[in-house]
Amino acid sequence: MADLQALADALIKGDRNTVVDLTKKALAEGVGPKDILEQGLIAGMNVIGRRFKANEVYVPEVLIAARAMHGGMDVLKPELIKAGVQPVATVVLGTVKGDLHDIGKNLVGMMLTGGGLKVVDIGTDASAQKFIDACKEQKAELCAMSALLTTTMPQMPAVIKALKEAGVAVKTMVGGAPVTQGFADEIGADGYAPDAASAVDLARSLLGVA
Ligand code: B12
Repeated sequence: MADLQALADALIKGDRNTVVDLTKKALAEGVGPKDILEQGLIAGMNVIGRRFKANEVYVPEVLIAARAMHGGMDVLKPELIKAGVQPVATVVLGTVKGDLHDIGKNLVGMMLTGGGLKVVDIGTDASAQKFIDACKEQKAELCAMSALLTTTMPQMPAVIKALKEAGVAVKTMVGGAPVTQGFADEIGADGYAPDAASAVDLARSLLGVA
């Protein structure tokens, strides 16, 4: 009998091989891909998110859990497509122009993927035009920007302004070590989160999904 709790536990431990095996086993036993995703993979990633927020685990554990999550997702993806399971929304994520820091952005991307969102990562040093093009092409609902330098923070309001001018109706969220709620309010971003786990809660609340 498929044990989705064991799958979640293996993900929390970052045990990629077991995650892959248990995902295959659950599918072979006829468990629906959506249940495996939600009650196994996402459930495990949520625990990692909560522990990361509480400083009970750190960046390496999150990266290892995310690698295990990717292992399970690779097995599930074709089945999810066949079953017509759609991600709840699409997020375009990038580090703003002039900024090459991507560790925090990547963590945010992994946690958002773990939270059931489709993440389109446009990389680092991303210009306003690159954000606009990606949001349009992907029909994104959310545009997420990361900045680690005080000198690149001003790119965030520039992207928000450019999105508005281009008539791209997306919610915007910002983050990165020097970014604060006050700054987000000042530049008219729809949301700010201090870490990757909170970014998932923020994204879901901005998108109005439970
Ligand atoms: C690693 C690092 C580098 C690496 C980056 C490698 C990489 N692939 O990312 C390298 C060596 C390339 C680098 C280069 C530089 N760096 Co540097 N770097 C760092 C360092 C040590 C760690 C950053 C990091 O990865 N933290 C870990 C992650 C997990 O945390 P995080 O990024 O904050 O992300 C979390 C949250 O902020 C949030 N988050 C992040 N993005 C987003 C986005 C959204 C939408 C949301 C909601 C949340 C969110 O969630 C994340 C996970 O919880 C910091 C110092 C520090 N301790 O922060 C300096 C630091 C950021 N760098 C600094 C500087 C000055 C530079 C350089 C200019 C140095 C130089 N003279 O060349 C260059 C700039 C290059 C460029 N153009 O970008 C300064 C910035 C000072 C400032 N206030 O502007 C810092 C603070 C170091 C310092 N004390 O001086 N750096």
